[in-house]
Amino acid sequence: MYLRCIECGRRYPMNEIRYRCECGGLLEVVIDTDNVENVFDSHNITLWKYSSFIPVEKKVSLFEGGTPLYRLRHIPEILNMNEIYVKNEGANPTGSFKDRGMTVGVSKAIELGKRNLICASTGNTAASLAAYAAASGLRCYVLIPDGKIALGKLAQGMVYGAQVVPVRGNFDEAFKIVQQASEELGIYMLNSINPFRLEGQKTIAFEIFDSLQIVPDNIILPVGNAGNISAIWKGFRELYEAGIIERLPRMIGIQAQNAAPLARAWKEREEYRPVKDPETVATAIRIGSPVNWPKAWRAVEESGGLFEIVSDDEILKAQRMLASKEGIFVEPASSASLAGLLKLRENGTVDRDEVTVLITTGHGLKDPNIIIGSIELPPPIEPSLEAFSRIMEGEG
Ligand code: AN7
Repeated sequence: MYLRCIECGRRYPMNEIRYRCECGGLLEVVIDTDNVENVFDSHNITLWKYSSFIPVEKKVSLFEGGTPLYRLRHIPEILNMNEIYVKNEGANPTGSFKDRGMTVGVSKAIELGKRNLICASTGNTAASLAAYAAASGLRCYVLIPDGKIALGKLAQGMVYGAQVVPVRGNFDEAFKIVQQASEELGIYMLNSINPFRLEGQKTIAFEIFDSLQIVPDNIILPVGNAGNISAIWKGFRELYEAGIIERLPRMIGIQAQNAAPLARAWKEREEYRPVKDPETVATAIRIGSPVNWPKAWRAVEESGGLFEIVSDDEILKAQRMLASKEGIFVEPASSASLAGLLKLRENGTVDRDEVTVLITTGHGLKDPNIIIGSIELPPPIEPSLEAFSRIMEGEG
């Protein structure tokens, strides 16, 4: 392989730093096509790879799943740990893990002949349902808490053509309307109380095992309506029951300080009680009455796991850390998992040698305002090299 001028054909070695040919022509890389590998076998990797575990036939897919599992490079040293992985669900088609649930849930709706779909949402479920409804040519209504959803998610719902209905109230109040509408108006509901949603989301467990070829010690993830933690646990249990794996991970659910009904009950050994006015910067998990709490509680109990609480401040610090140390930009709800691990390392709950997987549930660009609102953009410079040199000198 070498660099070649598109005008005069002159060649340069690959490691010469050069942007143009001596004659001024543009350069291109010439690949040795006699030695490439024919990998063009029409195989796309999606979660439908595991269709024998999925109780629905694929009717609509936007190529969800197959998300990257990163081994972290710099944060393990800060935490004095060996192996930390991030399963980055922001890499799904609409930017969150919800797509796994929707490809299955909306396929079920199509199978049932439903034409009208509905959900309440803190944003990501709405964006995802809107996309899958559009792809299937179905109508969908998404009820969102007015003023409390991240900008990117709102934009997605609108552009995919959903009937976006802002509700003067929080997620829990919007969800009540949705439950009534699905019972009384015959609209098919795609919140995670719909068990078929979780059948898609459980494939996160399959992919983690598929990538690592071992079962990690800990799975750490944010908990809102508590569907995902229940789904991932179900996935690992099924692998165990099928004799594919021989041990199970601990499920660790993280909630935000003022939206922590499950974590509070767990830590204080009290009975579960909903929170009336949940509040957190992580609007995705601003939920006071998680509908799947009994499933989530069992997942944590059976797996020997736990629930933990983190503050908004810890969430935002972890978001910065993951982006600036690892190059992974996630939304605040997602960085709750790293914030949780930081806390559990500090109090000795997680040991140095435990293999830990953090689930980052949504892309950072979902909620750009969180970042833009907290930084000051540097003033512009004059368009000259001189002005730029002063910037480099200033950084010394
Ligand atoms: C980024 O979109 O509930 O515990 O309505 O968007 O399964 O609810 C979103 C939840 C974590 C919590 N991370 O998952 C909705 C919604 C992100 C999320 C969660 C959500 P669950």
